[in-house]
Amino acid sequence: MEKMGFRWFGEKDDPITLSQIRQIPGTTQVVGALYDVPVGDVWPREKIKNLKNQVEDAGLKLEVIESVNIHDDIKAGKDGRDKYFENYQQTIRNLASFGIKVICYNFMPIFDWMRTDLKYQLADGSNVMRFQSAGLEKSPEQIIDDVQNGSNGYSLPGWEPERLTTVKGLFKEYAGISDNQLRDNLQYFLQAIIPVCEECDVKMAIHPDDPPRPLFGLPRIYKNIDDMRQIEAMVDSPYNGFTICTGSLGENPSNDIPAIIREFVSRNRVPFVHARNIKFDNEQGDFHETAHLSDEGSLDMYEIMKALHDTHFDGYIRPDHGRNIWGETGRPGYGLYDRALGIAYLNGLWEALEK
Ligand code: DNO
Ligand code: MN
Repeated sequence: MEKMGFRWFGEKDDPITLSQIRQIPGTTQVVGALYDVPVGDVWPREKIKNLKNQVEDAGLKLEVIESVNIHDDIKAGKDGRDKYFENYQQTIRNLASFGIKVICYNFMPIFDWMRTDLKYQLADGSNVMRFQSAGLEKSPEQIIDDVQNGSNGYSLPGWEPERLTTVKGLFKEYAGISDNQLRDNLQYFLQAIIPVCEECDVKMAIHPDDPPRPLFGLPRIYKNIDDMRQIEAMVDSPYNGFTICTGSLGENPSNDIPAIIREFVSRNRVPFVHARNIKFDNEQGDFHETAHLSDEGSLDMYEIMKALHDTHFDGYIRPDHGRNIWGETGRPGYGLYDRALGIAYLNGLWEALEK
């Protein structure tokens, strides 16, 4: 696949190097971000330029940013949100001037994603992230502590400690916000930024809620195909697009991922795909992450790739989380080896489909 990418957390914070990424066969893109700009601030041109140069010097391309996070004032619809729209618009312009084509973002209140165990051990001795509803009986503060303790000392994307220390205050901000209000807030945000995206040729790609079900009474608006149709209708433009994350959407057994792909890729709304597998532990939908291979999990990765192929998908794709294997002690879900194996497998499926 031409635009196969690998998520990279930057030279300060990622034990994986760009030269290692360069050696994964069939990988041309780095999916990157600036990690030292506070949420809501404009991303400075100089810093974007440095990142771009680093990636290009390593023989790779930087065309997808994951994520430019959305300030909670925008998500919670607070009065001061308009200044964050202006900042976001300026960030889009700055990114566009360095050739960025896609911005992945999410609209989840407070928690970017949720797991109850970051080091669940599989029978093969590897470690993966796991989600069990019983684990949610703990308080959000306890879960945050547990997640941080299990993170091997890495600051996990969306779980930055500075942000989560304010978690009680954040819960208050979302008290009483319904799904419909959160939808209105997303629409208001998209109406402000999509015209700038059209001008600059940068596509927005919203990431699904992970897991795609209500948590702690917080509103959730990208869980399934109906939610996607509503988001699509908010602003009628191919620049208002989706990240289809097969793992996140697949964490609800009633989501038919190939059908979702067929519908939205055909309508030119999918600039970015995250490919990964998960395995259900029980009827309640508890699950853990797995290697990408279909046989290892509950998702049929061949059918997923076939749906992309049949609809002539030509956007960006990356393996999502992988297992931590072969003695890796890095950031949970984002080791080198299993994501590289994932790329080899996805490219293998694709080659067979092409032939
Ligand atoms: C989960 C991961 C997430 C994702 C962010 C995007 O499936 O891909 O960490 O990167 O939610 O904003
Ligand atoms: Mn994902």
